[in-house]
Amino acid sequence: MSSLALINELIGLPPNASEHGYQIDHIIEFCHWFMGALFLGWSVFFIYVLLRFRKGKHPVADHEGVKSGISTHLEFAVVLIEAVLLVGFAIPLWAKRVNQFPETKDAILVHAVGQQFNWNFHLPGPDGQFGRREIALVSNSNPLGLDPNDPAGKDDIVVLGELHVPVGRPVIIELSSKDVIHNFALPHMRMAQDAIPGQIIPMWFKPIKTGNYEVVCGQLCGLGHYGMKGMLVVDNPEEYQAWLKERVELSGAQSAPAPTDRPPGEPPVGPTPGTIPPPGAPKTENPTAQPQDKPAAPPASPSPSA
Ligand SMILES: [Cu+2]
Repeated sequence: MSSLALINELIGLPPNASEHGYQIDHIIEFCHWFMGALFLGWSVFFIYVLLRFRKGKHPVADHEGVKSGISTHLEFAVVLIEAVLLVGFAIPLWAKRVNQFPETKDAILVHAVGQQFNWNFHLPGPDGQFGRREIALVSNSNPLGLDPNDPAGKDDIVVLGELHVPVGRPVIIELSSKDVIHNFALPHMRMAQDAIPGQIIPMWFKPIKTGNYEVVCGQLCGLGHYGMKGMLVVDNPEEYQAWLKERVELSGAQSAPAPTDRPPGEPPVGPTPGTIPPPGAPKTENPTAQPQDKPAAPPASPSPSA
């Protein structure tokens, strides 16, 4: 880390643990130095003006004002730098996050469902298919409302609060909420995305360092908001497989034969993320999944009337 980047540490940014995070860090870093320079410049100018135009020296106001064009040029330079930051860096970076999802064949696909005041994670299990969820079926023992009659949901894994992902592979999280608007924020991954009832919103990142990272709720969502935390555990591949196996065993499912192009125990490729139609719309067929006439993951969130 260069000494210029110390400003990120100074403002309390935790160390980055995702592949794209350093780009965001550079922008944050540059913005802070730029704002620092502006602050310094304006402060000096302010003090200069206070002294230069003090009442003792100028008892009568001058109604003509400044004649030189320097201030105009300075203002223009500031606008130009800000425009370059926004159009040249921030927007392309954001567009890459929301438009360029990774190939599904290598990605881990997880559903995250916010509720007051916890994060639920839903994994498809060995068959690679997310079971149907129905808000009317939600209970204390079935926090996501998984349909017990849906065969695709029999092997599904539901975990509360703690999600494991393998290091070095893209993770796609499809977000939704059971009640109010939450925000799935991963400060170490430089990611945050609102979870909105009635919508499924995908987000993705690629963890590059193993470790335990906090998941926090980034929207004030009620009295218990402060305690709405979870844990993202980035494992090495073996630990991840062991965790998956353990979760499959805990949920009492029979392991289906694993597809050859994925590590053992891992679900096959799911639906293409980022192309999820709004709730109620017909789902696109997954070209690589086993031929079944069941549609892919259903909308998970309650309708406003529910
Ligand atoms: Cu929340």
